[in-house]
Amino acid sequence: MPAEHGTSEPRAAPASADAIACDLFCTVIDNFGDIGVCWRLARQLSSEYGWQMRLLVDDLHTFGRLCPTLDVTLARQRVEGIVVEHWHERTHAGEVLAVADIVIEAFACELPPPYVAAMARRHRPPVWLNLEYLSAEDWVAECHLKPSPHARYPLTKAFFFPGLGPGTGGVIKERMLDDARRAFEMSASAREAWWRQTTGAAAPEPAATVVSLFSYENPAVDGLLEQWRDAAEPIVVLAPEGRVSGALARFFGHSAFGAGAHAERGNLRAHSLAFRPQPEFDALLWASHLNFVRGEDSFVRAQWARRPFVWHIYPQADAAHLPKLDAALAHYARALPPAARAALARFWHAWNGAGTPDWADFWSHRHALEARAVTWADELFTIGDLAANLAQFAKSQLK
Ligand code: TRH
Repeated sequence: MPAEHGTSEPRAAPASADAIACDLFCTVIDNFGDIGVCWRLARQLSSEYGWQMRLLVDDLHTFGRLCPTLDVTLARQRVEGIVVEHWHERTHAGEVLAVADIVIEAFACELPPPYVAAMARRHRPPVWLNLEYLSAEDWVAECHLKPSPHARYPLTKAFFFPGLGPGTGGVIKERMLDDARRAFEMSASAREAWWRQTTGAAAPEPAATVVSLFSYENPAVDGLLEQWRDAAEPIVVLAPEGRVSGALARFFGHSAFGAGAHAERGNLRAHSLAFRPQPEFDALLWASHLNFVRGEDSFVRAQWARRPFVWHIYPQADAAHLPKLDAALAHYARALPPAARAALARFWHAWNGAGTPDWADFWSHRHALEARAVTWADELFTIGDLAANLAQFAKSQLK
């Protein structure tokens, strides 16, 4: 189904005459999650579904960290088959006012009024979706795909809710993800090359526990670093350079702990890693025994990595994030033996400001946590993946 034009100007070259055209609008609130989710989804809808994607995003600099081939100076460019436009003003409806078959506004970003007006003028109104933030709470299933009629125009927007349980939109997972993970896990040479390239050092000794540390500033990190220093077994921390680097610098007595830095104290060895292009982020999770992740997208990737993980949830006003943390725990920890379940909850809570993390207590449940990480990933996939669920809904509306 080709895109219809609000003006006579052509849209970007169509992939094929009947390819579905989809416009995805994204505003970057902070950090990397907003564009991280949108870029991942755009790539998947383009590569796996053949949709003709246009991504309109207001912050090319943040985007460029995830996608270094992006030229941050261009108003419009094509990257990996996707048209990327710099959405530089709220009212700016794209370099070309062409309304797609499917319009996705990510995280309730407001569409440009001229674009909405053109949607209403379209011979056949587009399928309009608001892609919400991920939440594991129960109410999400009740609200998923609920329609909301526009106040002025004959248009209806549906709310698409990602989630971890049945009746929700699920979470993003590419078709090739498990194969890529297995290939990495099974190839000693690929892993060795990864360690050399990423840390400049050889892969650690088998007795070491490898921990990736991607988190916001966190008062709990100092105590945890001390516990790792004094741990019975070697601990290797892989910390992407960023908001936790200051704490590592303090702990090791350095003035900074930027990409490439490494240091040792007691049984703890830490490497600061350069920020990698998004497709390379998964390998960090696969190279680790335990992953500390944050936000939304890395939280999802940690689940598909099939390894234990600790979530630093994005903090919200009035502690609105805490019920979300517990809702995720309710899904993920449900099938754990009671002692492991309690230790996991204690550790996640402590990492999110309630209590002090106790590494020995938590990691004494390592085997149960590892087993659950595998069954959980299988369970999560029973609800399908977000792109498949979204495409199925959109197509049902286009008929
Ligand atoms: O960066 P985040 O904290 O992002 C967000 C935003 O703050 C957003 O406003 C908020 O609502 C949301 O969290 C919940 O965390 P997230 O979602 O995990 O995004 C990080 C992205 O960065 C993810 O796509 C992986 C990517 N990444 C790389 O591409 N390379 C890297 O080296 C690293 C460490 C991460």
